[in-house]
Amino acid sequence: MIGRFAIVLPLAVFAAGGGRYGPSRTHIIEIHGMAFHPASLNVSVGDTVVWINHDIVPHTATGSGRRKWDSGQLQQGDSGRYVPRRAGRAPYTCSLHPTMKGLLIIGRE
Ligand SMILES: [Cu+2]
Repeated sequence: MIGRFAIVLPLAVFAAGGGRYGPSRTHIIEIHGMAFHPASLNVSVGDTVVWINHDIVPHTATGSGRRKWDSGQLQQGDSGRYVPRRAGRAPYTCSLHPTMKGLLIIGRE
């Protein structure tokens, strides 16, 4: 079994892009109907979170808590990304439409 792990694990890391936290995942949050879908999402440190805007109006994904990040304006079809580096909760909003709210719940890998 040890030999098998030795082979499989490096391949998994390589496939994920070689993140320093090991295999990481990409999560897609779709924006449509003036809302984030899903609005709440569990991710892990080192994962990549991608927002894709399907609405005809621009939106952003902007950290509204202590974590500051901003996708900038995403036009229809655009995507933005964020890679959380610390565990915890990261609320965010659309800076253009403050009623749009989302939450990342970030666990250790
Ligand atoms: Cu918006």
